[in-house]
Amino acid sequence: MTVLSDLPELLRSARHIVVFTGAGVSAESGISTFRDDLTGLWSRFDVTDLATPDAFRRDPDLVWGWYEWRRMNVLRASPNAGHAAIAAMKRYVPKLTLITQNVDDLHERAGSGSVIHLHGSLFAPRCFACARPAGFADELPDEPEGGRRMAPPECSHCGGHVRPGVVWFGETLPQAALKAAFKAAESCQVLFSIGTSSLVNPAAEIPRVAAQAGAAVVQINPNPTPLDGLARFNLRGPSAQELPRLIENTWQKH
Ligand code: BJW
Ligand code: ZN
Repeated sequence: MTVLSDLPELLRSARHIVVFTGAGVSAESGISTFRDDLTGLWSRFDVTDLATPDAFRRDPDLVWGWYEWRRMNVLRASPNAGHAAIAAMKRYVPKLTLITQNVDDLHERAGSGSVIHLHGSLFAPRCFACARPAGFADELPDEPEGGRRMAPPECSHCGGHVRPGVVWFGETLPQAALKAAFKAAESCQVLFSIGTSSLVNPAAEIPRVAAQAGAAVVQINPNPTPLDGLARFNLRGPSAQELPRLIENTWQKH
């Protein structure tokens, strides 16, 4: 039987650790998750109006304004102790690969240098028509609720609408990022799945691939997920509390 006290020793002996994160890791920075009942974005907004290519075609101002509001919230937020603990962990293990579904930049701002972004970034807009990288307008929304329409900037090359650089439903993930993520999952000894509901594919396959290849999956989440049965360790709490405690117990008391 695997008991929680085995975890520090397992982590200390690992040569390659993968850390796979979702919206929950940024929750304690004040960034909304998607599917949490009361606080998640999808409890207040309709995903089909906002996070699909068709939604942007139908109403680009609604979609652009909503993403600019989210970008503003991220700009005003700071990384939390969970982001910091992940950056610190990199110093203790021979190899650490950080894979995130998040479109914020809080891992980077906490000091994690190289981050695989599976679902793109709020900070990499591109043209909806010709896909060239594009810039932002100077103006940011100022009201708290995220309801204001904003016309997207025009592409300086073709005049098309600039779109957020995120991966919407029905779109393929960036192929190089996805390939690197699966390769890391296949070769690690431990995979952390932190703050993700494990419902969105293909990202949700990553911990499963790691487990199939023999890695121990460690889940950190205050709530149950479909990964519970597969995870060898389930740490049921917020990541900004669980991660610093784990790092301390594993590496800093020795
Ligand atoms: C804490 C905590 C704390 C709280 N500490 N933890 C039907 C229609 C359309 C598509 C599909 C369909 N059926 C299947 C699909 C495929 C679809 C999919 O998987 N859908 C399922 C949801 C059903 N996938 C796709 O479409 C993907 N593309 C694809 O498959 O391409 C191939 C293809 C091509 C053509 C046609 C069809 C297929 C793309 C998926 C892109 C996902 N995009 C989003 C939005 C990004 C942009 C944006 O930010 O707006 O990515 S959706 C959203 O979900 C976002 C996230 O990255 C992703 C995952 O969410 P995450 O991170 O897990 O957050 P939550 O909120 O779900 O969970 C938070 C967790 O944290 C919870 O468990 C909490 O308990 C926990 N938590 N506080 C630790 N303090
Ligand atoms: Zn263009």
